[in-house]
Amino acid sequence: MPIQTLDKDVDAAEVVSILRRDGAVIVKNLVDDTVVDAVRAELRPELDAQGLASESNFNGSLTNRISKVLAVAPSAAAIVDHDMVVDVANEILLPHCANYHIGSMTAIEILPGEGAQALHRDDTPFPIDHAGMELQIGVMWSLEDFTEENGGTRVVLGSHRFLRAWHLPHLDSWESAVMPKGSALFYLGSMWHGGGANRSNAPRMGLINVYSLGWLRQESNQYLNHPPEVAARFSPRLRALLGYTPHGKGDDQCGSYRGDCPAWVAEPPVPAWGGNRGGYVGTAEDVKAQAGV
Ligand SMILES: O=C(O)CCC(=O)C(=O)O
Repeated sequence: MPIQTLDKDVDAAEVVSILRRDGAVIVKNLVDDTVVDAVRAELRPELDAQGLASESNFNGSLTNRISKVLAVAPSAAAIVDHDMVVDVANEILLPHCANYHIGSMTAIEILPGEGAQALHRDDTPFPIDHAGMELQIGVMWSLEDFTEENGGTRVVLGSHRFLRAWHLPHLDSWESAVMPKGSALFYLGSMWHGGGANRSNAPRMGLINVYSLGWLRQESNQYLNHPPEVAARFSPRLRALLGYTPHGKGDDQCGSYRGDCPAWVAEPPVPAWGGNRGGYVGTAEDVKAQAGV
């Protein structure tokens, strides 16, 4: 069975329902080429300079990766903070936390000749299996057409139903995410997946963002990848997604600073979830001027 693929004007509720049923779903052409081309151009110098620094058995030796995505590619804000992503993440994660944040954000360029990445779950850093509670959702964006030949992400549909202590998936039962440039593959953190082998003669570039329950430690340190002066360039909602907001209130709060939100990100206040159209809002100076600091 191929991964179910929906058009971009679909309701978030339908995306959520298929995600819960299959563990993964594609929404086609969710951002247009202008955004994708800007992100690709901004990522290019850092991919070339640092992309192979995280080479490993798991990451591969012919795969460029970078984690400080927004620091080098501010246009990626439109993707990381996309309304459809927030609408879907609200449904999957908010039943289990007061707010959620980005656990990792990685631009991944699989070069020709790279082999397939090991299939894995994204939630393995956290030693909890709690029926009905997803710890994370992932969204892989195709920054060019994904095909089976160029290494489109492999997913094992239905594998989110496996208890990690008991089941391994059939390692030959995966499907490739075949999707045009600007599409999004949504998948649950408990679902087995991995990069494909690139048997084509061109690179395959994607941006994979994982959103996790707000009381979990972020897998990749967003405060170092996106320090305050970088985070200040983005919308309040995106700053909150980067982790610049506490989880919970009062005595139940985690991540507080001077008793509450870090002042420089709290003004203008972090809005109610779902209310903000997000995106790149200007330089640090613009943000400070708006906030009157
Ligand atoms: O590159 C891909 O398609 C998937 C990568 C992935 O799942 C990972 O690195 O954790």
